[in-house]
Amino acid sequence: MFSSKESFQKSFLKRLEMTYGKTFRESTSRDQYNTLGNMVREYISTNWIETNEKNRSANNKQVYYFSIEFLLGKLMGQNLLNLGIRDVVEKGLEELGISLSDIEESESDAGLGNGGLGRLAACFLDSLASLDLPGHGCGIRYKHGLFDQKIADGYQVEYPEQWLRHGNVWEVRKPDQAVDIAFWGSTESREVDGKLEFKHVSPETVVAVPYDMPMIGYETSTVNTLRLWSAEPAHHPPLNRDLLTYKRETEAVSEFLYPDDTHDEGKILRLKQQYFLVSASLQSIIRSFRKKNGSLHNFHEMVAIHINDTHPVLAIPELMRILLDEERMEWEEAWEITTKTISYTNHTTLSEALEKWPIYLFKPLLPRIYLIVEEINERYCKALWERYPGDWNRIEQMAILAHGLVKMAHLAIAGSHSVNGVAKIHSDILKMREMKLFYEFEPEKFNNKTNGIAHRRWLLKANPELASTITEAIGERWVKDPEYLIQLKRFIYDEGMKEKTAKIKQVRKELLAQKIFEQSSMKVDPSSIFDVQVKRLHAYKRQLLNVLHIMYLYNRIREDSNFSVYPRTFIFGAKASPGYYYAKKVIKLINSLAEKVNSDPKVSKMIKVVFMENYRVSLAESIFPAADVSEQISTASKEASGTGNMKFMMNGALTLGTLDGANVEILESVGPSNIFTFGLTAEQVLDYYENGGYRSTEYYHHDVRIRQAADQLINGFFHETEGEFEAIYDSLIAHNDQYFVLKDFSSYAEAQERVEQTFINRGEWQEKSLINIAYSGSFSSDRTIKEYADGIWRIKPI
Ligand code: B1H
Repeated sequence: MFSSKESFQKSFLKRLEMTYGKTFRESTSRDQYNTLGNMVREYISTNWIETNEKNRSANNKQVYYFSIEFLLGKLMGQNLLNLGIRDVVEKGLEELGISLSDIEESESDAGLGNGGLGRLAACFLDSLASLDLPGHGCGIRYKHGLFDQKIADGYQVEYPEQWLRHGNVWEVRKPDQAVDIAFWGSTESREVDGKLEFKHVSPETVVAVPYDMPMIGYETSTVNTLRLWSAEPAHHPPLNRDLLTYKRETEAVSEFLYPDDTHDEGKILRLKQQYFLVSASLQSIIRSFRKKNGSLHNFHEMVAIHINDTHPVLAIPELMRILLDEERMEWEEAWEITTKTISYTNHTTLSEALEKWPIYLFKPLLPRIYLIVEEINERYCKALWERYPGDWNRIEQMAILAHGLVKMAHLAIAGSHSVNGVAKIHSDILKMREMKLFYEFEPEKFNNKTNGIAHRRWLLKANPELASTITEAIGERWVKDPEYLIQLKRFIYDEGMKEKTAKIKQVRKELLAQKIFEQSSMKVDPSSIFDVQVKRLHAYKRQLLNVLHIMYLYNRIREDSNFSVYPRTFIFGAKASPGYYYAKKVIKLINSLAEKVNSDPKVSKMIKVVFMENYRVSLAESIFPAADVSEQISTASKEASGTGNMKFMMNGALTLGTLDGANVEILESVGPSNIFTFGLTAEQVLDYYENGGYRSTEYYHHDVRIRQAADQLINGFFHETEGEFEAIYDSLIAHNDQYFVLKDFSSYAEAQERVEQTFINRGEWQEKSLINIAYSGSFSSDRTIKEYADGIWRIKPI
């Protein structure tokens, strides 16, 4: 059906008419989208079945990636590209007068994630399938993904996201594979042959129904599975319960994605979601494992389970429960299988993101799981006692249960064979500081796996013009083997190449300028420097540093008629967690500043400020290719890795960044002359936290640029309601600037001047840009996934 343009057109039209009972002329672009999606799904169905068959029959170990978030974005374009049928489809549709990009546009983003953590999971699925590795995702089919953001009067307003409103062509509901998840109730035990047996009595059941989505590899027959679970009420609802309440409460489990990035939301519903995900996934993995193997004694040799942060950490006690209560194994054997099966990635050292559940919430909701956690804790503390006799203090700090709390990270470390951070510096901080005691106890568990991104989405698909220019120069090998991009180094001084890539960037900037105009009727100059900061809004990411610097430029331009800067467009995109007061104020501040800057004739000739609404995967795909400058300015030690930094680099933007997360490795790759670094080092920041010695008011008093901008937050400069930005001002002054914004200001401003000087020298900039692209291959998630596959999961290609 995709073998030629003609055969595609024929099947497409026939199917469109059959499905919708309309003629082609009457069909909407959504009808056309669904028709195409169904064709693609049918086209890959043989490969999907075959991949599953191979996995079942061959004795090949499988990995399951457990994640509370999968930020997939749109799938049509990538699927067509991976299947190698994009051109046929595009041309076939074109002749019918339909543009493929319109059809792609009509797809909703699958926004089942907050930011980097969820997007990483999606990139990993792309790489797993493209490398023919037997790896599958397990997640939750949230009815509503991350909220849609609108900006009203400069403020963020949230709307429920509705990605399923028009259905989802990529999913297949599998009601026959549903499993029951037990909450509440109590446990009973009795002794059988000298052994305690546990029973979970009168639980409340939620039914988990799987929806499978194909994860299609690039130019390969491998089609892996992302299994998303949806919560439904049981057919026989509990007696003595109001039916409607029961229905509402069960469905609530998979209703919403929690919109908190790196912030712990201690709500019972969230804990329910976490157990729902792991219990459903484990039950289904074990059901098919039993069918094939009978017993579970070699489970860990055939199955690897990876937990993406601590959110799915209940996989550890849940697997123990199945092995102990259903399989009747001895504790020791069950524990060995569990720890050998499970591996864990930490994604942040921010203390506010460390999950700790009060026992009084945990125990009644998951009574049997709690008993198992208690025993894991007891045995763990005993082992610690044997190793550190008498060192109560250490044992207390490392315990899984302490001070009325279940410490999820401690459970994750104790119950898995591998613990990794997501960039070198982050893994070092885990070993040397955050998880020091655990590292001393079991150093062999700890390792690093620097994050990566799906280069086939973020370069091949998002920037097709750049991709084909690269292919023309070095051949297409880089698509399957991204480190081959290094061959571009031969073209750094090639004038033709420099010109071509500069032209491509220019075109993408013009397209983005158009989008900005459509969104906000604002005209930006595509020949200005596009200086971009897109990521979640968080104090540690320091959008405020960027803002204060723009305020300084504004003041300087207004006051000093000899002062001028090269034209620049500062572009922001960010969602704030709805309950995060400070973050929402920063969004308002960016918009108030945009208003000030853009409406001032003298200033707006040189600089403009744009806040792009509703930042999400599909918008990101039009932003990265259009960026000149990549703002990666988190307080050193705070950003575990960052992955936007890699997407910018791969699209030829130059990084302006602190020595934080993967910026450090970007610096190591491209060398100091091809990146703009500034600010405190992680070491210095951590020393300040430990020993004190920073006083933000000194910087306020001694730097007029800072004082003027800071004062403008509270002196009516913005003409906003009184006190509008007081919290931001207070964060800097009264609360002593926990993220060193003022401390790093001057070094940031200098780095910005270096950016400008370099940009003015167009040829030099273009060379640096090419160097960044050339070295970006090692930041592909193909590299990352190979490291996980070899070093942690021990899995081999199908
Ligand atoms: C990252 C999170 C996160 N780290 C809690 N931690 C969440 C924590 O809903 N929650 O409760 C959601 C997300 N996300 C990010 O992970 C890091 O900040 C980035 O630096 C990193 O690149 C990314 C992927 O490793």
